[in-house]
Amino acid sequence: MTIQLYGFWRSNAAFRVRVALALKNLAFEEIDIDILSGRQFDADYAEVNPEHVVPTLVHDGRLVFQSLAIVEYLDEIKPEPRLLPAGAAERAYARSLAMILAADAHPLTVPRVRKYLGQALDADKAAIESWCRHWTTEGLSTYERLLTRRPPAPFALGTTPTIADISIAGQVALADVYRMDLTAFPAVAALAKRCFAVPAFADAHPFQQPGYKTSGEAR
Ligand SMILES: N[C@@H](CCC(=O)N[C@@H](CS)C(=O)NCC(=O)O)C(=O)O
Repeated sequence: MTIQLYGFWRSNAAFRVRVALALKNLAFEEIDIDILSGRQFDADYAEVNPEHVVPTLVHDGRLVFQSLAIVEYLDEIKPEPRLLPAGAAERAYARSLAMILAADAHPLTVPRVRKYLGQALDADKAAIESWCRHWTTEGLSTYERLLTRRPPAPFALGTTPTIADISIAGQVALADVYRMDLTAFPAVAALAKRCFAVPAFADAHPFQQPGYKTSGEAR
């Protein structure tokens, strides 16, 4: 089987797929699409992903889009270790936790939204950063309330990481990109620490990607 991942060091959605691939021990080649320079609109990539976003997974020539759909696809082609728990209620809870990041918090901070804020609404760099930190804080706060109500044991749904942990760690990776402090979110911080102790998570972090080191954002 051959797997390619179109991604980018800073892409939170690509992070989710990178972790899933690594947890499942699936080898892949990552192809960088620099979404900050507008490479997602190049004709060759538009052929691959007509939405002009990363990630896109290519599995034996088949294209799969949308990070959560990709994670579920990987769970079906290689069921172990399970990234979606058994049982309808647990699976629904795992998906709910995943969508807090993927459907609610993260989409408000992607480049096309930041670009629109700047170009159409005249927001300056500081206002755009503040917007991104606000929506990232909303995601962290929701996760903190949920993890307090149902404490991780030791991962969000039990003994092994699932799509829920990938998403909570992804929310923290987003906070890292915006240089945010997690002191107000102790349950999230503790779970993220547990996740990032696992190489599949640690190696997928934006700051561990080769593109980060050459991005000019490395500090
Ligand atoms: N819901 C999509 C999000 C895809 C997305 O917005 N990706 C961002 C990077 S994290 C992107 O490529 N943005 C390009 C842009 O906004 O122009 C997923 O989970 O895959």
